Amino acid sequence: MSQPAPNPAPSAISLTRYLIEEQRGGRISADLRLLIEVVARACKTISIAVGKGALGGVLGDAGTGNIQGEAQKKLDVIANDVLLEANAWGGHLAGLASEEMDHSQPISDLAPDGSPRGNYLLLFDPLDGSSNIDVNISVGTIFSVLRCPDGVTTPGDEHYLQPGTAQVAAGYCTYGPSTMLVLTVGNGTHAFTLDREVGGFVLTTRGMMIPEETKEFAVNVSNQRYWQPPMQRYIGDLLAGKEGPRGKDFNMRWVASMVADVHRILTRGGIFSYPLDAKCIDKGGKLRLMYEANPMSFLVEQAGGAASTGRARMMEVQPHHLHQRVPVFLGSKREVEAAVRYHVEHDAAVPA
Ligand code: AHM
Ligand code: MG
Repeated sequence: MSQPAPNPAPSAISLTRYLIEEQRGGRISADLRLLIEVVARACKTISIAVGKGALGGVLGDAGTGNIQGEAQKKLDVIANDVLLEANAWGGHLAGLASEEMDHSQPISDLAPDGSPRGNYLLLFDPLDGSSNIDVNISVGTIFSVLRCPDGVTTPGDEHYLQPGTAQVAAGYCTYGPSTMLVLTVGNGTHAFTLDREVGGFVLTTRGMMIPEETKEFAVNVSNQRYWQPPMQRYIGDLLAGKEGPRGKDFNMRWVASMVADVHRILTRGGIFSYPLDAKCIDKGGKLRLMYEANPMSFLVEQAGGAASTGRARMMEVQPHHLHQRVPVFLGSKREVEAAVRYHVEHDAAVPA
């Protein structure tokens, strides 16, 4: 029988050590280091709740809805509360915003009286893909960090409306067979695995790199009849395989948990897309710019990939609403460029 894998060597690089090295290198501030440590600690707590599953009585609906009109799972609410509580008193935030809350919250409304206030804004999707919880499929927490504009002491929703290029950090934690934190502070994308016995995150992949080319795509094909012409043509050409214009066979994977799909793409390449379709056209798309698309785009670009709405670089989109939705194409650079080409060609052929 094979031996169990040994615990990480004492020289293994912990998340704390990685962050201290980034701070010493002048790439992050002490407050940003603290912020990321606090988010990571909250993710460990969420990981424990997710891992208990039915034994913890945490599965099923909460019986409430969020601002998006979506039914909340008990774990959506638990994960949101864990992140709020963890970040309230550290003194590193000016405010936070969540996919599950109607409006952003200035830290002065959350922290105990007299607590210091920091200069960062934290945005998160506490438990993305939560429709997968009850069937024991990977879910995750996604987060994005912005600077609070100068001179603003009590930030409102409008102060969060900064393009993705303004992010100072972004990441996700995936609660799968292992719990992993994937992080960027603008100096590459790195993966940390939770050592459950020790209770800490350990650096397991430094500098994730997405292959430029791929033969794998991720999309919910059941929406095909609602797609717009450029998307119809693009996926049609992928499905045509070797005999089609792309000249190669493609494979398809769709977990329906963005964190799990993006983690696969960061690990072995691929393209993830949630395009505009007739069902979500009024909302502008399905996925949220501030809580999902921007942080994932930052991680993907830092790993050598690309991220687009199909018509513009994702991180250059100027947000006009905290809960704004967008079409998403991200992953292997050449394949994202190909998807964009289908949109450009379509737009050029259609009279304005
Ligand atoms: P959520 O934030 O309400 O969980 O929705 C986002 C999720 C993504 O994780 C995933 O890519 C997508 O919705 C799945 O959509 P679909 O159910 O259409 O397959
Ligand atoms: Mg989500």
